Amino acid sequence: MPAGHPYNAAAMAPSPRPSVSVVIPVHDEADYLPAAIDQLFAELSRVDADVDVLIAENGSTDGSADVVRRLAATRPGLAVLELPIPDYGAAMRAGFLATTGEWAVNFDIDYFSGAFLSEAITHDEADVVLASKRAPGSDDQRSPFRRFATWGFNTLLRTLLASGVSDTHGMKAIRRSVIADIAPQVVSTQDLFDTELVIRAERAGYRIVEVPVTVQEQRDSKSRLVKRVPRTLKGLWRIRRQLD
Ligand SMILES: Nc1nc2c(ncn2[C@@H]2O[C@H](COP(=O)(O)OP(=O)(O)O)[C@@H](O)[C@H]2O)c(=O)[nH]1
Ligand SMILES: [Mg+2]
Repeated sequence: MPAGHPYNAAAMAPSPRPSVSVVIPVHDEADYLPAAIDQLFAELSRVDADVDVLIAENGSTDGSADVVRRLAATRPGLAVLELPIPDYGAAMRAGFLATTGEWAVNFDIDYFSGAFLSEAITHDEADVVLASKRAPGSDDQRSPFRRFATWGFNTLLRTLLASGVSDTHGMKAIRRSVIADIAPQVVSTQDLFDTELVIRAERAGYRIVEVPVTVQEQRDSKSRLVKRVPRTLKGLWRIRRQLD
């Protein structure tokens, strides 16, 4: 320390690493999991946080949960939650409610980013940090059809639900205290669980920060988009009725 420099214990002390629980809903991903988990842990090793990963599997017929258990034998910090009925939202709800970290983070097995997580946990002012494919500075390199679907979905959120967020459907980091408060109120399942969670958090006055991201398609979606549309419209209408 230079002579005459006042000693400042607080400035010298290393800031404590935040604890983070990553939840990844998974269904029939046995073939995809081993390489994806390797890549995920490689990215997480560069994040300045204590991270655990919970794979929330439900309804797989290809032994996905067994694959995770096998990988977990040599990967401290990896665990699996196994439920019977295929439902993305139910998996996320159970996974989120089982988290222990200060931050609960949602990734997909084909869509995760250590860089997003590193940035998210610097937002001390935020209760919810959303990776937005539509915020200024983002770069959405997916197909025009997928970009159009994201635009259409967000337009519905703005008009039907008066939401001010630009993208609810992607990576997100949420303080566990917010999960504990809001998740039990969420009625939506499937792919609207996280949307309703974010909209309810927004309406409850929690602070939401959007981080622009670059997105590249890793593979085709496994569920057909056209089949999702009627289900999504019905689901958004139901959320609107619940919130009014
Ligand atoms: N637990 C669970 N996860 C699911 C289900 N359907 C899809 N997923 C997972 O959700 C994530 C996104 O699925 P994907 O097919 O890539 O859909 P996309 O969001 O349209 O790209 C992946 O991690 C899937 O394994 C489901 O019924 N249950
Ligand atoms: Mg995908």
